[in-house]
Amino acid sequence: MSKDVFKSGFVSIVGRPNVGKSTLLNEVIGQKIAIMSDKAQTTRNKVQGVYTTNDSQVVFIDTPGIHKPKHKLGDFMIKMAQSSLNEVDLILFVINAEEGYGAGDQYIIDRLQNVESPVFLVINKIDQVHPEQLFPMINFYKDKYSFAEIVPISALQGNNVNTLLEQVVDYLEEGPQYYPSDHVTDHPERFIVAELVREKVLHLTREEIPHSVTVVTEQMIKREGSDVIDIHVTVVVERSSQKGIIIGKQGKMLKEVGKRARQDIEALLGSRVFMEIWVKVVKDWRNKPSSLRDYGYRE
Ligand code: GDP
Ligand code: K
Ligand code: MG
Repeated sequence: MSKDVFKSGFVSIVGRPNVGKSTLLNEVIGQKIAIMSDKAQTTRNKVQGVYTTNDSQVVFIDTPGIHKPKHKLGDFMIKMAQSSLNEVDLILFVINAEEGYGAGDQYIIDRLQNVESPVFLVINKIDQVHPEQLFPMINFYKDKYSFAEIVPISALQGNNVNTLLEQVVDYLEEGPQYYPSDHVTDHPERFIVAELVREKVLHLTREEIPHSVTVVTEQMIKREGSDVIDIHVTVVVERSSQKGIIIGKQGKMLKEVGKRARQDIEALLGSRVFMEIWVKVVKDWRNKPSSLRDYGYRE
């Protein structure tokens, strides 16, 4: 391969919830642009991460997990994930080395049948299993689909992620540099700020709360004559009981959410942040097309 050929393309990351898609994207980009948690359906929008070297550029799309829809938000997430399969140059199908084959994997493999682009099987979380466990898994998956490559990695520890990147670039064709080299994501900072707050809520709450929450950044303004950025965000929940849980006893929970989010946001923005968080009840927001639009879940 001659050095003066510049290669580029779009790569979609698909897989069941919690297999580590967002973790992989963050590891590749070297920055926290997609939130991660152990709750399913953490990622709700297409998130793009751009990886650029001297002779290549890969635009990654971290899709919401593919699964059967239960409500309108679910419907929306699945449309995003499926439409992206046919628009990309390569697909990374990520599985969790710790988990057996399930209906969720079959559902995705069914959806890959009509895809013409190469599909890699990425076996993630290999830090959790004995290497010998990988061989039967690889053989099993080889029978299920004709994968272009099978690559075991640990997204969390960064093991083999560089090899994966090299292989991805190998499969891409000559193409333009779509984005400037310092461009790492298409998402506006406001969106990432809201996502980081939502991530903290997911980490600190249990049961019905995680799926009932959405977060909007209302305001993000640099304070005049100082390096402080004033940020106002609203946490939207479906019921007043949930509002109570998120605020917590004497505001303790909300304070903790704010403290943790502020640390990440300061790292992201490289400046000091003063943050105000409001909690608002919007009954049944997940089933209202107008509120879905307001909260950024657009097609
Ligand atoms: P997604 O739903 O597929 O985007 O999954 P996330 O990236 O949100 O990760 C789900 C959980 O798996 C998080 O708790 C991650 O820390 C964890 N995780 C991701 N990759 C790895 C890995 O390589 N090893 C281990 N042990 N955990 C991982
Ligand atoms: K997740
Ligand atoms: Mg995710």
